[in-house]
Amino acid sequence: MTIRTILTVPDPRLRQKCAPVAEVTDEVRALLDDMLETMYDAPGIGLAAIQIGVAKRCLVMDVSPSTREDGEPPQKNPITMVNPVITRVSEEMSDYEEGCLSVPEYYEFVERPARCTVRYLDYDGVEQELDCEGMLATCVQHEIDHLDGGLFIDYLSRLKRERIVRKFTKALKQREKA
Ligand code: GNR
Ligand code: NI
Repeated sequence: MTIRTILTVPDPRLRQKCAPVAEVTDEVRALLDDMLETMYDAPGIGLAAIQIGVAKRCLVMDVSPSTREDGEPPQKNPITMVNPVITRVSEEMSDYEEGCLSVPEYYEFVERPARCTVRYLDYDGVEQELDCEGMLATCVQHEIDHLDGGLFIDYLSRLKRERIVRKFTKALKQREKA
């Protein structure tokens, strides 16, 4: 397993539409393993393949608490999804403060359906359906947006979005000069 580099805005690859996976092979499982390792290392609660430069419809998540009050090692709950599709969303919406490993250190509230159902292929290539609520519902919608080139900043006003992208573009140019 390998910790991979996470792409950040304004990298144009983050705006790509990702291709469906034909079959969950060992190669796809190796990608999912790398994604999990990269996500835990970051640390983050989710990661889409395009964030490490792979334009495939794969995502990983773990929304379980990362620390425990009694100091015991926390339980890991990795979820991997291949070709995920949202099949149902609730009318009820919820507002969560979101962040993104591809837009580091920026947080803003986004409103999304409070619950959703997702159909996908699991690590073994078996079709599954999962009802999501709370943080998991927000996270899976955030990750599926990535598969179509979407970012959570797309839900903000144009002014806010352009301000963020400009800041990251400036920082990138500074780094390139150095
Ligand atoms: O680590 C992450 N935290 C997070 C918090 C609120 C809503 C969504 C997320 S996903 C994010 C990791 C990431 O960028 N996934 O694409
Ligand atoms: Ni993200």
